[in-house]
Amino acid sequence: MVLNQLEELASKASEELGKVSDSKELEAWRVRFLGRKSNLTQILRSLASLPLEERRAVGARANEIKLTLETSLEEKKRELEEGSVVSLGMVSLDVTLPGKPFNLGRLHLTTQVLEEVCGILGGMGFQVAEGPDVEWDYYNFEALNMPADHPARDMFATLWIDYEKESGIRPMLLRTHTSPVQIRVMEKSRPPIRIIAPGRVYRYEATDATHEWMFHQVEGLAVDKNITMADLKGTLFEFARCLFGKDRKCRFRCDYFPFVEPGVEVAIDCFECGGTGCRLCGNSGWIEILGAGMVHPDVLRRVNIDPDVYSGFAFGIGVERIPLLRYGIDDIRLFYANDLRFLSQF
Ligand code: 2NL
Repeated sequence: MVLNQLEELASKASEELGKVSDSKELEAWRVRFLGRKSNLTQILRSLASLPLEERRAVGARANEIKLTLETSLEEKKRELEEGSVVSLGMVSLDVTLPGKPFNLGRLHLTTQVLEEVCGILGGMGFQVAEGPDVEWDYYNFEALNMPADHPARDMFATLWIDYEKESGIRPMLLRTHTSPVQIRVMEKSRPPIRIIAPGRVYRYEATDATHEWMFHQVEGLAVDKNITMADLKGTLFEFARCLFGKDRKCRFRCDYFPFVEPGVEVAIDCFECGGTGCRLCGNSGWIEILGAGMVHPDVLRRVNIDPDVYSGFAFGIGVERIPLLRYGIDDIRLFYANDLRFLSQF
């Protein structure tokens, strides 16, 4: 009789425990099935009044059930504290296990600056043009006013591609600037032209803190009727201020590049010391940031653009130089050493 009551109680308790979903409900369950006023406790208390035979049987079973319920209670409590153990069919997934750290990748510093530079110039109406890294001697030198044996070729220490002299193949090289991309565009299209050519360039150079054999350049070119030095100055002045701050001053001085006439070198007043002189600007107050000029008439003529009708300006900027200056990085070799301790700072 009492035993039946016990079995009913036990199955009711475990059924009810299955429905418990938070600690408040669990406490109510505990009070109901294990509390001082619970049926189980009352049965245990009244054992003494039972006949000896029944007392043994009932006592044993009641204690057994009590223990089972207490164990279930603890289990349920732990389950609730640990959060959710989600069951997905046969597989149970413990969503409370610590996760694996998720390392975000990032763009290489060079890519970030390339995108920034192209973003500024793109906003002014320049379109991106691309070309091969392995170039013909013609596009890298000849079309840019540097025929074979021209002394100005020495300005661009060149990595040549090996080839059989007798094969009839024209000499090839790793482009030393991205100007050949612009020559290719001028060959194929007519003014007005406004393009930028970003990309890798190569030099036959021993590497040190300030030299790499591979680096990046963005060159720009505008060809149209009535393009003047004033357009070049206005464009580069605005570009420098977008890149290095709106209060920058610009200095244009004469320089020589075989493919422009006149050629200029552009400097900004030092953003570190404001022009008074410091380590960054080599105590001069000025920092050279790019080279530029009016496209040489012979360069235009060679791509069938009449220099008596059209004129153009061009410029070239070294990409790595920008973050080198901006962050005071003292060794260009850090860019391509693939050391994440360096790269992940940007
Ligand atoms: C520098 C100087 C320069 C150019 C690049 C150019 C391209 C064509 C025609 C004429 Cl297709 N000029 N590019 C002109 C002047 C300077 O770069 O020191 N860059 C880092």
